[in-house]
Amino acid sequence: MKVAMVTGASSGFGEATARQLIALGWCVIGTGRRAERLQALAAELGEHFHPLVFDVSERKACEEAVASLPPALSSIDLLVNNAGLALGLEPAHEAELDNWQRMIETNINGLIVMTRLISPGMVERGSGTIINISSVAANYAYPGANVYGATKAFVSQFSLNLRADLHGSSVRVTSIEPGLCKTEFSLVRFGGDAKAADVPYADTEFLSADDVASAVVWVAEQPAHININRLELMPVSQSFAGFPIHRKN
Ligand code: NDP
Ligand code: 8X3
Repeated sequence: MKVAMVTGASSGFGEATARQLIALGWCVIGTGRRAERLQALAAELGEHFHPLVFDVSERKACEEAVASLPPALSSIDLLVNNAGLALGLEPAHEAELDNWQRMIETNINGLIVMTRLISPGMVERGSGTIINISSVAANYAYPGANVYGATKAFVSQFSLNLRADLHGSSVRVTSIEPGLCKTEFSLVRFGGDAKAADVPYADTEFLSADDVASAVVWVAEQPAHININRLELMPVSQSFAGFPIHRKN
């Protein structure tokens, strides 16, 4: 049975990905900080879902969590680096430095630590897939995205650089770059303010967590000789802003 580790499986894309992978016969190690969420998923999804509770932003916790895996789960075929968050939408000169720090620690530090821990086994076995969840915010600027978008640009570029390093190893690397999708993402971004969190989704059609999970699963299930380098998806309702020009009058 193939083993996947999905970070951030306690909600959103990660949870949907865990569900889809299990339905296709994978065994999934689902990670997150909220133990009760992961336990509830384990109770629902059965023996093929293994909860692993730790904070990806704490290097020691990542190391201990990976070291705690039983032999049957320690050869990971698929790593989905999905855990991440945006905090705030203020312009850079008004943003909370603590929020910036937390985004960097989670979206960048967490992702590189998990990659560094899991990739050597893949290289040794000569097979494996790493899927990093980036964002359209990596590719296009928008007001208030400042550090969040920059962390995702890191994720996209790190994915390409990782692929360059893994050339010849048969290990695959993909950056998935989704646009507007309704999960708990916005609630987290706005500090639990449900009214503010609903604004991006008002009167429009957005991606579902299942849409993104389907992209993850599609990438993972490609024949072994195909590497999807990057995959950007948006709802049809979303596209690109022009360059705003500030006029003198
Ligand atoms: P959710 O808030 O629904 O899920 C985020 C997941 O990440 C949760 O399971 C959460 O688990 C986990 N997580 C966050 N911080 C940590 C941490 N420090 N340690 C461990 N786990 C953590 O949002 P999404 O599903 O939307 O987000 C998933 C990824 O997709 C993120 O990287 C996000 O940036 C990205 N993304 C989201 C888009 C969207 O519009 N929704 C679009 C493009 C990209 P817990 O709280 O239990 O720790
Ligand atoms: C999440 C999508 O557009 O809110 O990465 O930045 S967006």
